[in-house]
Amino acid sequence: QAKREHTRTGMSKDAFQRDLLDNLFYIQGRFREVATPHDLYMAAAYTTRDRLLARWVKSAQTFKATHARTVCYLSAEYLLGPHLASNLVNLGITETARAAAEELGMDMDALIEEEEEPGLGNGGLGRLAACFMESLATCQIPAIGYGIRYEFGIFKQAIEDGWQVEKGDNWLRNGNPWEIPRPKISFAVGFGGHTESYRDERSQVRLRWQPAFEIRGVAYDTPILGYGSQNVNLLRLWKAEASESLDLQAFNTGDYYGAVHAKIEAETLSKVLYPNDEPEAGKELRLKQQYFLVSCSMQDMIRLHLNTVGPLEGFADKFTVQLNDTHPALAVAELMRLLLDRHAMTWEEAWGITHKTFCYTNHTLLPEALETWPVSLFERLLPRHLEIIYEINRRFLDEVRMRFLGDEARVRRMSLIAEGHERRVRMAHLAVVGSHAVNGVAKLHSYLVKAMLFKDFAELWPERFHNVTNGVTPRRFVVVANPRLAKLITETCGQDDWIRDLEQLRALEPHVDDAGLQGRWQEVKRAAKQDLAQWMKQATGIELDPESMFDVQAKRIHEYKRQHLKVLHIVRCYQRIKQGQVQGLVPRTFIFGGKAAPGYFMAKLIIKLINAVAEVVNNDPQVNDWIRVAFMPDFNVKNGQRLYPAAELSEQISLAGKEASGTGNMKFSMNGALTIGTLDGANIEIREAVGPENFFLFGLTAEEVLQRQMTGYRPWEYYQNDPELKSDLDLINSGLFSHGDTQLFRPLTDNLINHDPFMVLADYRAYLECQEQVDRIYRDPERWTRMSILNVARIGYFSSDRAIREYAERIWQVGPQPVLDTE
Ligand code: 26Q
Repeated sequence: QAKREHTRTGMSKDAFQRDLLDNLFYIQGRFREVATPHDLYMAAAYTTRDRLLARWVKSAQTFKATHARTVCYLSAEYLLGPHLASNLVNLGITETARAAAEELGMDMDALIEEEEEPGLGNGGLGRLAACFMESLATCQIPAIGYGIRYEFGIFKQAIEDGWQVEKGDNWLRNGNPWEIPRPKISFAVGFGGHTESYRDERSQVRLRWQPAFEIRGVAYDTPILGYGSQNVNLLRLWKAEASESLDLQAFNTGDYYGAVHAKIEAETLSKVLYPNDEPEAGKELRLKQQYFLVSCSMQDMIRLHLNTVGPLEGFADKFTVQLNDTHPALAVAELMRLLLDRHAMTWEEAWGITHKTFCYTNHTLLPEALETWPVSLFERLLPRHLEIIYEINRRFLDEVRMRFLGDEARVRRMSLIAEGHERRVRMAHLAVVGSHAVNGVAKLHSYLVKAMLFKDFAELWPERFHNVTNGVTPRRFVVVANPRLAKLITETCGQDDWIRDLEQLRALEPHVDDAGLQGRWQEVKRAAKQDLAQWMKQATGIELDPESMFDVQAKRIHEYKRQHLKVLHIVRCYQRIKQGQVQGLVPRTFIFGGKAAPGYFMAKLIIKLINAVAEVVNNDPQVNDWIRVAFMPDFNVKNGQRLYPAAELSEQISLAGKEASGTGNMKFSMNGALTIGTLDGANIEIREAVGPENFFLFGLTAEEVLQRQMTGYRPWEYYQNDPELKSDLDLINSGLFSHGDTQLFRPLTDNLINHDPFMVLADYRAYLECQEQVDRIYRDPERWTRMSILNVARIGYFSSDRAIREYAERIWQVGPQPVLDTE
């Protein structure tokens, strides 16, 4: 009989096994013989959660007792990925749980497969928030992540007839064992109405907001565990519900239908994640979502402060709030409102606190991706916030005028309000003015943020601007995704400390020429390629050849990321093979993954083009021994974990100056892929870290891009002067890939030839030449493997632990608060 080790939280195999069966019975109401794989997954999830909660309680007690300074991460998106496997790794019980399950005749990998991931984000920004939450706990920094509990996350992508089709992501359908509802932690959020002045008890004239209606936000908490630490942090997501007062009113007036309708209306607020990674004009519901997130979160922080510390003067010492892009920038105005209107502070007191509280991370330079909202919408939805923003702006512009006498052009450029045909609030300006630290997400990006995007602000407040290069968590993206590689690294290094201190991967470097290691390294990659081939076969019917080079581009589909440049390369390979020019060519499998925003026509056409080329290439026996093309449907965190380990070549080919950082580049490299890339985003730093000789570089620099744009870029000259380029584009228009339809891809090719805003044609030739270099080196497996090992050995800097330590020291001024492993 198992020793009755702490009921529900014992860490031994026997305890895990006993609790698994208990949970299967008491939570799922099932017993072993009739349990479905999903029942078993749920039981395993609850058994794991019980062990998390034991630690969570200790963390909460520690933070309360020590009055720890707390980081509040505010993000409209968290792209978490499946919890089970990663929580087992971070609890250090992967093998224990596996053995416990096995004895019961269950396959842990099959249970892990059952989990449907919470896709509460679009891409890089949401995934970064998830990596940061995990690293905050690993680095023992007390933190709360605040977000929205979308009922529908990012759509599921199906491919039908080569086109993207969106399917709803009803991820809560079967219940969510990882969250704990907190019905008592809930706040009212107002909308609309008007502001009015009144006299307070000291006869002071004050302002207050009388909203037209209110919605309630209810907290749902998910514990986030660190690796190799006892610390557990909190991800608190808000769900929108109808407020009781509104219910009552409507029922009392006998308007039953109206009351129910209002309830449904209120709940639409957190119903669905906007699937665009750019703002869309005038989407009122999106602004409501942002304010809902911000208001619940700031009210919660104030509640916590009053409960633990007391009066709010010290608010900025207790909390530091990181704004993940401008999506939560309204928090600046909301905190001002709460301090002014609810807590009766003066403007100077409130502003002092607000400004000390916030920090802002910018994730884009693209002008179309910068958020602005019509003043008219603010007037209607958030009249009090508009007044506050006007007052912030008035005082701010006074400061600008003092510093730069007579420079009214500068004042107009810097204003929080863009004047024009329609006046708009500039959210990025609100975020910069309301924060004491602003950062970009890679060196080049942070430089461009200072030199271009916020040049005027950097002249006024140079000390405010920082760089923190992004990172990713090696727990999920190596240990969970690629256990074979993790094992090989641990054996080679003689210990597994690298998992919490990624710089220790350098211990691989002395072994780089070891033939034994090289052989095992190749075997690990080979096995991952086989796994992916097997998955791809059952998911798409496409057969991949694990003998060929796996060349992968996986990320959101965007013109600036230039998936169509990759397609031109494939078309060139196709034509060369057809013409018998195969000398030096290496067999390759081109794999794409990524979602297009549902309203982004050009991105959807690129998906269709990839699949159209795939159909021709894969079915032509003259060609398909050399190259094949596969589009992995529904690229998400779970599917990414299948892709990164199998990739040999990582495509990071955005136009220089456009990709703020990229984080997929880091995930691929950590798994031993070599990168072909431009001098963009974090590629530049990855290349420096792994050594330029271990990186395939091509393309214009950001500076050259700017120069070309100034002197006039004429893509048709490339089309006219490069016969291979012309013939590739012409082949796409010939109808060969579109069952004779010569018009289908016209919007794409016409755009390239006549406008080409992302300079695909300018970089085409350099890209092809660089790909020939890739082939040359791939033909020397020993050399390739050596480069692959060096990539991994030198990638330690790109751990999100390092990024979090930089934020902690340079931006947040917080230190670790270890939670002790006490009884
Ligand atoms: C804004 C307003 C209205 C609707 C949607 C949005 C919106 C939503 C998502 C705007 C942008 C996003 C996502 C942006 C994003 O993922 N940016 C990426 O952030 C990564 C992490 O820093 C970087 O690595 C990438 O370079 C950057 O593109």
